[in-house]
Amino acid sequence: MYKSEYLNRVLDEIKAKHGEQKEFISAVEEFFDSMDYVVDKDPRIEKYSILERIVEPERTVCFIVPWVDDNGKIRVNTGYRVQFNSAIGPYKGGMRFDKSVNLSILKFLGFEQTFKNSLTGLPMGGGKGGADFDPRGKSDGEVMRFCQSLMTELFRHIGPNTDVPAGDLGVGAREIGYMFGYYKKLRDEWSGTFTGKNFSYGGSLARPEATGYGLLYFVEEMLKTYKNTTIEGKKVIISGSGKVGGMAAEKLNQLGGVLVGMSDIEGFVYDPKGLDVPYIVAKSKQKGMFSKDYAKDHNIEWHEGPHGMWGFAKCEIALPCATQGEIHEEDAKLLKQNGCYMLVEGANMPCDVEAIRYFNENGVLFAPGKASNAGGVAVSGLEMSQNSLHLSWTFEEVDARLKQIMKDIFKKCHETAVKYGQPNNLALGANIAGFEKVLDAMLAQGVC
Ligand code: 2IT
Repeated sequence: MYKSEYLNRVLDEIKAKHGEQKEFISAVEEFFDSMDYVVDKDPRIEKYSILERIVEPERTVCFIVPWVDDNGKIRVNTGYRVQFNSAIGPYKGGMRFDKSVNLSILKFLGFEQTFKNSLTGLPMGGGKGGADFDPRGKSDGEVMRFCQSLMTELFRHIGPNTDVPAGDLGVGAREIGYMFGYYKKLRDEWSGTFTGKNFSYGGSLARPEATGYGLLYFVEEMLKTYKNTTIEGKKVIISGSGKVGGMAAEKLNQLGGVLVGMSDIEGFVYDPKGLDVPYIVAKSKQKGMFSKDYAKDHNIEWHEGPHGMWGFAKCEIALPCATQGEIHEEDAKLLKQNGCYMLVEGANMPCDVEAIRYFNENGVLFAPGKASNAGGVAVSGLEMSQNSLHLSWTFEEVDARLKQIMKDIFKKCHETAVKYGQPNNLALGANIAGFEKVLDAMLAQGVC
């Protein structure tokens, strides 16, 4: 129950319409917690039905993706693009290929993306897409045929000024390459319609590193502001050995932090003296699991199942970088018991609402992914700029811009949290600061 009647009414309406979309509903509920601080102060929000309009995607496309596997068998998947909000720029957000993909998950991600992209300060609206296709164990040929089939429908809905997809779980440079190639062929046009491209055809340097590096820049800002210290010597655990976790580990190591625990989808390793980061980064780049081999090669214990790490590892800072729904209230309590005083999300919504409430009520500093993992999409925005300028910036130039963007995002979230009398509540700061720009743009453009 919210204080505001308006919020209760809008939530009831969404539940009546889309009650089965659990992930989406929970993202809206979390966002409305913050809106409860603003709707009464700004009557325009209700008068112009802003929240009713912001929770409904502007367009959703859903389509069949038939393809032929290496054995000649015809396979069928479902593809989606959820074009959530274009008030501040073309729809922008990743494509996710994973067995779990459904409309609820993509709507939750697209909704979050709208505010994340707003926080970057770059002109990007929010969108997300993907398919219930699992690229793991598929040959290059199968992945290519799948991507091409998907693109025969998706190409009509995207474009450099309409909707610019990128990668997410299960979609890396290989998949982007196949999708981009087919888009170019179908449209007979080279344009920056995808980001996360290889450098050889318009990709940005530092895009592969951006989410993980940006996460650490954000952590540095939090430590400086709240604790007057730096990451040097701090004990950190990371979940997920994909693009985000791997690059977060690399930047952590460069900045002198100590990685004491890390998980992949099979299990985790823990060493209070510090793990061998170059070993882990090399394995993460090969897209393989690392934890079992790591334990064998370094003669330490391997723990089966990634989830046990939250209750086991002693750490000061936790960086969940795997996927949504990894951390629940019980995990939050164990983390706190084990000495963790800061949790910064590298993935999108790895913590559920109860865990976030627990952190906020028990003095664990918490940063939501829509602020702390925005470095990825921020550099995607820089890739779009480079493409339209027909220029390529150096790694150092992109990295410097990324660092500044992460500092600015932290500042916006922190200042907003302070303004609303809750200086430690970065979730509140991120939701309100992200929302304000979208609100302004929607009001200026009328009912459309
Ligand atoms: O969740 C995310 O921000 C991403 N997957 C990156 C999106 C993008 O457009 O680079």
